[in-house]
Amino acid sequence: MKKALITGITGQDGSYLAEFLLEKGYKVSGIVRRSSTETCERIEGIADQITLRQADLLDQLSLIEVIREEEPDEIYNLAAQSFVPTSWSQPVLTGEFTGLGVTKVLEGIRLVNPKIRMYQASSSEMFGKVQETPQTETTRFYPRSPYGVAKVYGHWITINYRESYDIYACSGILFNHESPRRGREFVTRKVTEAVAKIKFGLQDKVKLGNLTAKRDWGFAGDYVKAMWLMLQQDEPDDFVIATGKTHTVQYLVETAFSCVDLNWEDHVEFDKAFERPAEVDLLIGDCSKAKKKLGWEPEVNFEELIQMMVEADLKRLQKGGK
Ligand code: NAP
Ligand code: F7E
Repeated sequence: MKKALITGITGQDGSYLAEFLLEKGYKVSGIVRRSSTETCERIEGIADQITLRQADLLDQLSLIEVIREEEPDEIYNLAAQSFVPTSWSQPVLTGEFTGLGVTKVLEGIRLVNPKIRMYQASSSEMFGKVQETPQTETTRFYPRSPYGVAKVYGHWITINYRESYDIYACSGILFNHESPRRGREFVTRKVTEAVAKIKFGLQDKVKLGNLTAKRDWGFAGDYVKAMWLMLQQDEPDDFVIATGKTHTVQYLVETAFSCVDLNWEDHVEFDKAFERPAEVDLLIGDCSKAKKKLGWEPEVNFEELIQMMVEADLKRLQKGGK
């Protein structure tokens, strides 16, 4: 039985990945940081099938200890401060665990067992002010936020450990991926939750920032399969994971409101507070390398994704959920 250790198991991707690996027959353990309240809502359904270990990406020894005791074959490093606006208000913290945290995981592998395979959650935010369209594995990085800068560091330190110590470490350059489990502050979920509340008469308006930004949005459930595939190859490598289609935030809003037959213009207000000091205007990924070498392709398209999210938020509200 293969063993996997996931950092960030309580997050959106961590929960889908844990379910996916359990289905593949893995023994799954996950790192959670100490908190005064429960943060395990997304993994409630699999709580009795996984092992949770307390550690923190900011604490080297806690990571080494968990790696030593769990003896994983594969580590998926998904933990990060992942919300871009927070990276301007907490740039040092973001650098410390979205960036330096990666080195701590790699050091843990180097010291405990360099045969452990490692997946690093790199991001399309590294392309920022894009230097080429569509973006591929060879497109030059130009990050536009402290988060993007920290991810570039994490990306290169992963490659550096691969080249320095022969560790099987891969970076997945994942474009935006969403799901009903997406954090509520990210724009897709903010909109789908607002649509459900407006439909039920619980709110009337939703305030948004820049509607012209374009993103390549896919489904998180599809993207975690690519993470696993990257660790099953003969040689470690880095891959862009994307749908190859891009849409504006406005199109996202139109699509979500049309799911419940409402006109978005009656309910959306512009609020400067949601604009960013520096914006990423356009992201669109070319995942041909992943298609060719991993046999990976996205299965859920954008409209299906938004419909799935709106329906899940409607259902949650109907049941009186949070
Ligand atoms: P998410 O929902 O924000 O989850 C982040 C996870 O990291 C949570 O489990 C969080 O734990 C954990 N974490 C944060 N700080 C930690 C620390 N100091 N020590 C240990 N754990 C810590 O993010 P996601 O959307 O699943 O994304 C997963 C990864 O992929 C992240 O690295 C993200 O930057 C990257 N990524 C995401 C996307 C996307 O579109 N979703 C695209 C490209 C890359 P708590 O529950 O305790 O907060
Ligand atoms: O913003 C615009 C905003 O916060 C998308 C993270 O998972 O993907 C994510 O980062 C766009 C931006 O995601 C609002 O200006 C307008 O252009 O959903 P988001 P993100 O910044 O693209 C990458 C790949 C990651 O790696 C990150 O971890 O939507 N926008 N109005 C808004 N965004 C938010 N959040 N809220 C608004 O009201």
